[in-house]
Amino acid sequence: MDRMLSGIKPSGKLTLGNYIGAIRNFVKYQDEYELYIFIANLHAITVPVSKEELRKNTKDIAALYIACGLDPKKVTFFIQSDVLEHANLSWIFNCHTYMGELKRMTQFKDKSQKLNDSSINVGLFTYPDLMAADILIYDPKYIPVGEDQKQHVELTRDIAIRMNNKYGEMFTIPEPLVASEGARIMSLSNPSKKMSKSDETGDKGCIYLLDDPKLAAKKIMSAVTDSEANVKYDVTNKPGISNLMEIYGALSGKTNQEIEAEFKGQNYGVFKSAVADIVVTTLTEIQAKYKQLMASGEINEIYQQGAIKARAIANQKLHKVYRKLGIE
Ligand code: ATP
Ligand code: LTN
Repeated sequence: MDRMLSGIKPSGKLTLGNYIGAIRNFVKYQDEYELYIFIANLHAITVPVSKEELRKNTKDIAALYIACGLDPKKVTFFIQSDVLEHANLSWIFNCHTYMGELKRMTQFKDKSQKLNDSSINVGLFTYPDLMAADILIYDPKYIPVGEDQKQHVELTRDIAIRMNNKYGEMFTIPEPLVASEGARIMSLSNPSKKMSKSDETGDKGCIYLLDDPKLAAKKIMSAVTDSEANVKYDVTNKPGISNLMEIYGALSGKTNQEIEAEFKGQNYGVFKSAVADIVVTTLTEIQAKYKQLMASGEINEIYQQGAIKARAIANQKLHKVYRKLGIE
């Protein structure tokens, strides 16, 4: 089985975008790959987050991964900070990445644009080097990510190739795996922007996996659309409707053509109700499992066992790199 690895940072509450763009795909992959899934808590502190929030988000993601259908018998789960080697390797990468490369990263540009120079922390800038370390330390072949993270995985490849050329083979070159549909779920209140868990423009555009399903339905019903009454996939001219079609399609398994046929001649209210219904069903199922898991207390043990397994691999790789560079 080929190895696959991915992670999500606990920088906020998990959203429907995270589910459709990331976790839902992990669930599909767990039978076909040797899957490593972690919580990138060291990445979360690149943006402001209180300690209470960080702990709560981390715990929630730990349970939500499993509540969304990932099976601890098949998947190795761990928390990034439990494997100290990631941060060690990221320092090595800091010394092998160029300012120009990091300055080109879209995520850095987006996030730093909102801030002034004295409030952009260096971690936000070197974020991709820690991400490269998360990946390369395990020699995975595939990295399932949403569209927005593809650039980081491409930089990771460049780093791996550069290090292999300079010091001799040490890393597998990973490939990003971006699912064709649902890779970019947009905000319901501003469909030109990604639905994002750390979005400070408020909650209206964002459905959280732990939202009260009734509230989630309300958010869908008030999603921004256009003035026509024609359910048709057209991202340029009808971004709001196209986004709702992405959501509906991802959760129902229907294609855009099938959705267009299903709602032909119907007004947007009818279509939105159908989207709301399927979102409510999805959230209700996930939340029932989440509650069970939180009550059972088995999460800690799952993540501790996962960290032991991950650490063994990461430690070997770090020492290999140290030897190649003459650090050991
Ligand atoms: P942040 O707002 O803190 O940047 P985020 O909500 O964008 O966070 P990430 O932790 O960056 O989420 O992403 C976790 C995974 O979910 C990634 O693979 C990312 O591509 C995917 N993802 C995040 N938001 C969306 C979205 N709106 N649509 C599809 N996939 C998404
Ligand atoms: N940057 C990613 C989270 C992340 C990640 C990783 C994903 C950190 N390290 C390694 C895949 C592999 C994000 O924001 N989604």
